Amino acid sequence: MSRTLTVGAAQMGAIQRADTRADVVERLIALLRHGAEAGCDLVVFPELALTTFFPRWYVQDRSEFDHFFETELPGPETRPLFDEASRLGVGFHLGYAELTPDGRHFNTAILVERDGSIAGLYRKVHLPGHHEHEPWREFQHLERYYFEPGDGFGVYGAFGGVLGMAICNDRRWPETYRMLGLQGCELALIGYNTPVHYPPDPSQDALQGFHNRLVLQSGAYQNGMWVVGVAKAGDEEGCVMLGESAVIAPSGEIRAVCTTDGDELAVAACDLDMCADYKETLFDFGYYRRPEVYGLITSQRGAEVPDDVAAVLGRAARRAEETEEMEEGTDA
Ligand code: CDT
Repeated sequence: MSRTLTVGAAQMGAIQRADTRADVVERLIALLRHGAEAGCDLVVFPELALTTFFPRWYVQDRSEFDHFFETELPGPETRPLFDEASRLGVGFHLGYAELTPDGRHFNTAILVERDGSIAGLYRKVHLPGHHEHEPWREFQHLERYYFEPGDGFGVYGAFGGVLGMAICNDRRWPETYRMLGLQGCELALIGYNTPVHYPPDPSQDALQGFHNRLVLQSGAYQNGMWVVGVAKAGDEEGCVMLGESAVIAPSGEIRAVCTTDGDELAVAACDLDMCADYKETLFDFGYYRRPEVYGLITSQRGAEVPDDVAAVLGRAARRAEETEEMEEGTDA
C-alpha cells in the first residue's frame, strides 16, 4: 500500500486585529479548497491561524484578550471549516489559542483527519519572549504572559503514518524533533509566526530565513522525518513576519516552498516510506544512540561550565592580569 501523502503547506498572510473569525475562516476554507484541487490529503495551517499574533501587545488585565481564544473547536464560527474539510475529504492541522473549561490558556494545535475526527491535540512546550511588559521594544513578545506551557510531545497514528506536532519556537530546539523521532514520527507539522525583527539582537534579523531553513532541515534529516513548516507571514499591524513556508524531506531537502508573504499553498508528495532510508541506516537510533552519555540533557536546564574548567580559566585570567601589570610597571 502506498504511503505517499500529498501535503499542502497553507501559508497565511497577515491577519489584522480588526479581522473577524468569519473573515479568517473564509480564507482558511479558500486554502483548503485550493488544497483539495491540488489533490492534498492534508493541509497544514500556521500557529495562531484564527487571529492576529496578539502576544505582541500588552494588556494589564489578560482577560481583555480572552476573545482571541477558542473555548471549543469546532465552535460556531469555526464549524464551516470543519464541515468543508470533511465534505472535501481533506484533513488539516490548525494552530489556535485555547482557553480550557477550567480557565487555562495554551498555544495549541490540532490535527483533524479526513473524516473530520480530531486525531491529536498539542500544546506548545517552548514559550519564547518575556513575562513582563517591556516598553522599550517596538512590539512585545508576551507568550510567557498569555500562555502556560504544554507538558510534552506526542505522536498520533493518522493519515496512514506516525504524525507529530510542534509549534513555532519549538522548531529551534533539537529536543523537539528528537522527542518526536524517538516515538517514530514520520511527519512533523509545525506552524509559526516569526517576526523578522528580533529586538534583543537585531543582528539576527537578516538571518531569520536562514535560521528557519537551518532548523527545519536539520530536524528532518537528523530524525529521518518529513517536516512541514508553515508561516503566518506579512505585515501585521506594523510587525513584519517571515514567510518561506516549506515541506522538507527526510533527506533534509526542501521539496516545496512558498515564495510570497500572503495566503499561498506549497504542495509536495510525501512518501512516508522514505523515512526508513534514514531511520534504518545512518540514524538507526536503536543501534547508534548512546543515551547513557546524554544525561545532562534531562538533568540540567541551563549551561554550566564544570568547576574544573572554570578553575583553569580563572587561573589563566589571573596570570594574564599579572603579566599586564608587570609590563605596565616596566614601561613606566
Ligand atoms: N511564535 C514564536 O514562537 N515566535 C518565535 C519568535 C522568537 S523571538 C521572541 C520564533 O521562534 O520564531
